[in-house]
This record gives sequence, C-alpha cells and structure tokens, in this order.
Amino acid sequence: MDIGITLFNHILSNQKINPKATGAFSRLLMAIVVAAKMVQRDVARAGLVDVLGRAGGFNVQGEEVQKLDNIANQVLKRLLFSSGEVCTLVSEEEADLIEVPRQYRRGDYLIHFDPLDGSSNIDANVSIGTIFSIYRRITSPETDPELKDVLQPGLNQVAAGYIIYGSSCMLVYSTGSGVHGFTLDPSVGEFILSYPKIEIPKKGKIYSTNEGNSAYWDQATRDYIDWLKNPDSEHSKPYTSRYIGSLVADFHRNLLYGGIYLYPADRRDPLKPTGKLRLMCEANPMSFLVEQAGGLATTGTKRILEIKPTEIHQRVPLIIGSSEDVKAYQEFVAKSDEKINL
Ligand code: AHM
Ligand code: MG
Repeated sequence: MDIGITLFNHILSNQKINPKATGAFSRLLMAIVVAAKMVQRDVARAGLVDVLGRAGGFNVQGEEVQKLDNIANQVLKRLLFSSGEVCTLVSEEEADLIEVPRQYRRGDYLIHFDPLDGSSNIDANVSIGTIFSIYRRITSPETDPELKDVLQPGLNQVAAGYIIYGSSCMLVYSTGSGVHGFTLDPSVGEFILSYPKIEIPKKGKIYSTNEGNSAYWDQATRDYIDWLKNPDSEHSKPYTSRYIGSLVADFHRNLLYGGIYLYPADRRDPLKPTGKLRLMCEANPMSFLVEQAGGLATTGTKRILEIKPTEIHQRVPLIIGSSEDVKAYQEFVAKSDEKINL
C-alpha cells in the first residue's frame, strides 16, 4: 500500500485523470473535508459537558449551548455555500430545500446530507457520523433549482460518503470507482489513505438490527433473523449480533468485516410501514458505497438505488451489506405470502 497519500492528493489526482474536469467537483469535496475536520473538533469536545455545558443548557459563561447536530448542520452549510459549487442543499435537520444565499456563487451540484447521524448517542461517547450524497442538477443552470433536481434516484449520485467520529476520525467516499477510506492524523490535520479500494466480504458473520422492534416486523424478516441464530456450520451460523444504533458505525464495521444491517419496515404505525431511515440522506449514499464495494442494498423487494423518490424526507426499509447475506434475506421475502408495502 502507498503510504502517505493525503485525501487532498487523492481528490486532485482523480481530477487530473478526467480531461473534462473543471475543478468544481474537487472544490466541493475539499469543502466537505474541511467541514469534517471542524465537526470532528466539536464532537471531540462534546465530552467536556461539565466544562462547556450540556447541549440545550447553558455553559459557564451563561451562553446557550447549541446541540451538536445544529452546529454540524451550520458548519456544513457554511463550507458548502463558500465552495461556490452548490445550487441547493437538503439537510436531515431542515424541512425544506436550503437556498444558497445571494452572496455566494451558485454551482451545478446539490447535496443531501445528514449532519450528525446517530446523535442520540453523543452523551454516551458512542461513534457518530456525517453522511453525504452528491448529485449534479438536471435543470438548466440559469434557473432556480427545482424539486426534480433533488428527487433523483440514487443511481444518479456522482459521489457519496461518510465521516465517522470514532476512536479515530475517518472519511470514506466513492466517486463511482471504488470505495476509499482515509484516517485523520490529528497531529498534522490531514486525512491519510488507510483503506484503499475497500471490498466488503461476500458473506459475513454479523447481523445488526434493532431486535427490540421485531414484534412489528413482517414475518419474513423475523424468520430470517431466527434462521441466522440457528446453529448450522455449513452456513457459519449462528451469526453474531452487533448493533450500535448509529448507522455510520454499524455500516462501517460491516463494510470492513462483512455482515448485514437491517432497518426493516415495521408496523408500529400501520399507516407508515416504511422503516425509519431516510432514502435521500441515509439509504442512498450507503447503498452507493456498498455497491461500489461489491455488496447489495435493498428494501427486501427493490434495489434501493433504483427507487424514484417522491419526497425529500422519504423513509425506506434498508437491508444492506454482504451480497450473499442480502440475497439470503431476499429469498426469505420472496418465499413469503405476506404482502408488506415496501
Ligand atoms: P438520526 O438520523 O435521527 O440519528 O436517526 C438515525 C439512526 C441511525 O443512525 C440508526 O441506525 C438508527 O437511527 C437507530 O434507530 P433505533 O434507535 O430505532 O434502533
Ligand atoms: Mg440520521
């Protein structure tokens, strides 16, 4: 492995091999990299609650302490606007499309992002992350961006990635030619290539799901999870259960070790049997990455990347991971007579 390739160099060398590249896309990625370092700095200080004050409360100077997801949202917006390369943004934290303020140049790209995924874990010092998904606009650059620009299927993503704030800070991304992971060296403030061309094992031994919800799942999902727990050496079962409750962290572990992550539809609210995770800022970017790494992502019946979105905050069931594990799940769904609206 080459040692010492910085993320900055990686982005620039990809730009150089594309004769049509203008540098716009590289500027956009660099803005995300700087935002990642800023959010990492703030996340690392989150443990100092007694000194700085708990989010939502007041610090020792009597100033209101902002919630970290809010801070991360503001940081990303500021850096992305300043890049001059975005025409609109969609954040998990905001209900509507985010307009680019007049003082900034407007570019051809739009980004869906979850500024701080798994943020309910912050106080317990559990890994959390930022997820991003980049598209090129499809309407004329002369006009204001429209809903159809932000409601493109995941297959149209030009890049996607995440930053994980864990025992180290890593940025993992793909522009459609493999998945690459970089680790932040805090002593020099640079992301260094640590996992080039990540390939998810074809089959894992880990399943990750919130089994507390199993009473609300469809029968096929319950049967599949029971099957994983039945000892059977031919299929390397029983599987190990690992669930952090932070999508970025659960996904990252499974990407490296192999396995399957499931957030299926549940029937707690019969009017919304659509799971919890958001298509645009969670399921699509993770599905783009997993496919680039040789894995699969499905609702159970549909490939995630082919879903035609209808709303910016649409939720979908997400079953994602090693190809053989996801295929085994799909077989359980295919055999089932139960019709669940996926
Ligand atoms: P968030 O975006 O509000 O943080 O919610 C998404 C998170 C994912 O990170 C995680 O996989 C899931 O919600 C956990 O949900 P649950 O607590 O229902 O298991
Ligand atoms: Mg989230």
